[in-house]
Amino acid sequence: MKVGIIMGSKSDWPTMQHAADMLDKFGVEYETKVVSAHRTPQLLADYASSAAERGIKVIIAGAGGAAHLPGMAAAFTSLPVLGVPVKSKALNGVDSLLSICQMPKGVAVGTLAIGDAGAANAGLLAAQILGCQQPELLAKIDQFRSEQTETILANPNPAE
Ligand code: RP5
Repeated sequence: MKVGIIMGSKSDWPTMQHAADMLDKFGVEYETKVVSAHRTPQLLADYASSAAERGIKVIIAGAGGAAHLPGMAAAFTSLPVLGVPVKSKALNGVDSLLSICQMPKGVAVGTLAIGDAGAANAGLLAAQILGCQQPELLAKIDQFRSEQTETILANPNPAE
């Protein structure tokens, strides 16, 4: 497994599935697991501290509300951790965003956008990180971006 996708609750899956879909697109292996910072703290410690020795290269962590999962995962591993703020019911994910991005100096979490776009981009960014060591993966990402550009250029009229 190259990427570990973890999330605070099963209810985060409809969002986090977009990260998995993006990795599927590029043929990147991943595992998915519910790991909660506050409901299963020991599992989080075990998961993050053993991730590198299990072959994980990047962790994507999604959580909503008081979203300490990405920061706590980063505290237990020096692998790159990408945080996805899940859209919360009460504050639309602004709470999740601020919880994840405001890491104090010394422990880094890369924070993506709130919700589906952030999850998809976390998958994309994880693939790009892995692509630094795998030219064929980087070529697939270049191809994806070219297709995206071509689709827009081929359909410039917004009313059509
Ligand atoms: C967080 O609390 C989870 O990441 C989720 O976004 C949020 C709500 O969880 P549930 O009450 O739906 O399980 O820990």
